[in-house]
Amino acid sequence: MQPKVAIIMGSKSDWETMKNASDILDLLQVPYHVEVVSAHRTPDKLFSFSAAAVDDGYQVIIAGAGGAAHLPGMVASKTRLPVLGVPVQSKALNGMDSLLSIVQMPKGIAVGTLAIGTAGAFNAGLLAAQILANQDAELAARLDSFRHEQTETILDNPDPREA
Ligand code: RP5
Repeated sequence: MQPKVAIIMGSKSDWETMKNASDILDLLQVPYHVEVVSAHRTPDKLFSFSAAAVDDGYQVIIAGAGGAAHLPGMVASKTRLPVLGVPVQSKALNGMDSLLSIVQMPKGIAVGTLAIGTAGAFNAGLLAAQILANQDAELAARLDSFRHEQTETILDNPDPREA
């Protein structure tokens, strides 16, 4: 089945962060495609990937990048699909550079920006699933179960001294 979610990232070094998006999509049984697409090192690939994304059957694109993180904004400029941007935590500036590069989109081209690092990547996967669940009742039910189990896990063990 053609995946409706693409997870792209600027470098293989981003995978450690971005695999958190794939983890939650795996849990929710949402198929996805994963690929390195760099705004700076493979600009022509960035254009061709983004321009073909609708025809390729994608409905949501998750784009992670670090440092001068132009990938999500540039992808968004070439497709009308929703783009979820994940600021990868950089070594030099702890991801503040990534965050500001992604979040400060000029008016007219939208990128949904998530938190810096692993939580942002996980939530990007979660949000992608939530978007698809609007048209997929079985996925919506799996999302409801995920949330219910998350809540129950906390309520069942409220003592912070216990693991
Ligand atoms: C960005 O530069 C990538 O998204 C990555 O976060 C960062 C560093 O890339 P590498 O030098 O590790 O390949 O384009």
